[in-house]
Amino acid sequence: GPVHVLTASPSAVGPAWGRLVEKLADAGFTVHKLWEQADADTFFANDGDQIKAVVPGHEGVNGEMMDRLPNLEIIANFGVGYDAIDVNAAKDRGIRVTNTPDVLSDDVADLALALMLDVSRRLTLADRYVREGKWEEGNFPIQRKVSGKKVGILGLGRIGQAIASRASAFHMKVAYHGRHEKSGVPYEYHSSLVDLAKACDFLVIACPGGASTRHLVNKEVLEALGPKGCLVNIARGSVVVESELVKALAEGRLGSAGLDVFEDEPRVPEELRKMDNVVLQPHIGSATFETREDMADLVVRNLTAHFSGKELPTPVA
Ligand code: 8YV
Repeated sequence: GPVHVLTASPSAVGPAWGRLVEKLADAGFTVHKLWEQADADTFFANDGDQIKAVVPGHEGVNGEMMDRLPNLEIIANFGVGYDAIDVNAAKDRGIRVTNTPDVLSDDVADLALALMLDVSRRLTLADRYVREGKWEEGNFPIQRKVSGKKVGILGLGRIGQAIASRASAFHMKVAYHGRHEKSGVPYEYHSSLVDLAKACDFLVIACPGGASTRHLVNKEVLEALGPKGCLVNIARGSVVVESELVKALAEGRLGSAGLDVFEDEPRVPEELRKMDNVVLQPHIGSATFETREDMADLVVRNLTAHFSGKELPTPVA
């Protein structure tokens, strides 16, 4: 019979979900939509044992949910970041986990550059200025240059490298920090994140979320970035101590920020929403039609491979 797949909250991924559900159905899977269930507990009790696969978004899957799905074989994450999936709990239960790397790197890197440009050239603010009729009253204030500046990247993985090559095209100097120096990359390595923050104009977070990177960007790092520095985060809110970020911006110890991700999404601190030196985005790094199609295809390829006994295209290490 058909393999039953449970898809989770649509709010986490937006309009691509319809296509994902279609693609799963086209591939022969029977799709259950968790958000359409009147009562999740009743669903788990009545149908939990049918489910062999889960496709979560960034709301993830914990051990408790795995236990309510006793025949679960695979969690195919719709996204590259799988910090919300308890991978150890999955491993203990013999459940495979896959993600969607590479296909979204371009989009996320594009957004990182867009945030650097928007914060510095104040595009969002200038747009509001024109719309509100303020141009007729006087010229928009002078801005800050992007080309030629120095960008520090926290996490030079696939997305970090895509950001680095774009920044290079803007004639920016690129440096990075990560646990290890990478061989064969032309960028300056800093073994200390504080030193990297001190040395650069923009600090861009491009590392995975989860316990190993939690609160890496703390008060000291923000202070090192300084009153002219700009923090860009397209990774996970958990990497930053958000309360310290808010304070540093409010007190002028940090210059500006461009943020696509937050500690408690979709809630964004009220203070941030009032700041003109901050550009805020609703976690849309990979949210293009093209990329969401590719992500959905990769989810389906992983599931199809698993249920036909083939090697998984993109298993999580
Ligand atoms: C998605 C993401 O919005 O890939 C990731 O890690 O954060 C985004 O691409 C998310 O995973 C979908 O829920």
